[in-house]
Amino acid sequence: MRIVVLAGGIGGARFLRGLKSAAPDADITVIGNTGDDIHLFGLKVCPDLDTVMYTLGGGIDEEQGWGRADESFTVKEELAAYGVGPGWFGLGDRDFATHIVRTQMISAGYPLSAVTEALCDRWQPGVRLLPMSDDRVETHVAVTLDGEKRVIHFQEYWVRLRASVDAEAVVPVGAEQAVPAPGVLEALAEADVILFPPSNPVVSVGTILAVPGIREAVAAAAAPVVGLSPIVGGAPVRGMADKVLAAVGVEATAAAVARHYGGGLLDGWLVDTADADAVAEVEAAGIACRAVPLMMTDVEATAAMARAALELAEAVR
Ligand code: FO1
Repeated sequence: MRIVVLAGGIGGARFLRGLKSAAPDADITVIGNTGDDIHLFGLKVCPDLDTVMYTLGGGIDEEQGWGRADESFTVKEELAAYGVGPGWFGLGDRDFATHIVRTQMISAGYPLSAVTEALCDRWQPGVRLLPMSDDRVETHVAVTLDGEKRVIHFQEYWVRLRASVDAEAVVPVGAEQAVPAPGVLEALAEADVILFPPSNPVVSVGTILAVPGIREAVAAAAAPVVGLSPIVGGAPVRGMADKVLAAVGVEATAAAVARHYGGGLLDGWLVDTADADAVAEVEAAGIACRAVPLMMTDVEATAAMARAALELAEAVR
């Protein structure tokens, strides 16, 4: 079975670990969000691609959900000693090697998709990891700081500000000019199932869908499209999805996110048992809906969610 997953960072990566356990014989292609990418110290950092690669490859810092396990920060400390910032983004020594290899290969002319394939040769994530595009897309957030309107990089909003101020707009800069990476449209066309994991619907799945051609390919795909709500009981399970949902005028509820994706895209939607009362509302939007436990407390719980998503896909096929 060919499964395609549009994945962001931590939530997407954790879901993929459960999906691999639930469907060990499936061919899984991950279309990874690159809107979180940031250029620091002359290096290209791809947080969501790295989180998927490290999580499935066994190198992730489990508690954080990002960065490497057994990390040290000597290079970061030395940079700070030179007064070279920013200091708010925690790049570890082991992680730096990934960004050095990536930047070196890009400087040599390799596209991001080829670089990602090369990095995955080491990590063997057990899925095919494709960036959504080889073109540069970087999400920026419009905010008001000290009475002044500013547009800042998503990572500054997310990590330095901890999303403590309202996001007035979320802009995937470069998305209009971006082209889907090689293999992305083909994977969607050939998929047996397409899944939207519990990733951020605005800055992760939303950014992937903002690359011209990808939303259309998902909508046109023969495969059933099933999503899992990242919102449980009116709040995001992790991260600050509610902040960016507000920026696009979407209420932080399981049903509102389903309607945000729309019946034109989604065939099925899983909500947590805490949101069982949302099932009728989602079904009224033309999207088949079931309430199952959606807390990814461990691989087995996540595998059960993945099985429920695959079962719903068969039910709507
Ligand atoms: N998230 C944080 O909350 N604090 C950090 O210092 C931080 C550093 C970091 C370094 C590399 C990397 O790949 C991810 C990192 N993240 C950090 C997570 C990152 O902001 C998020 O994983 C995604 O951008 C959102 O999914």
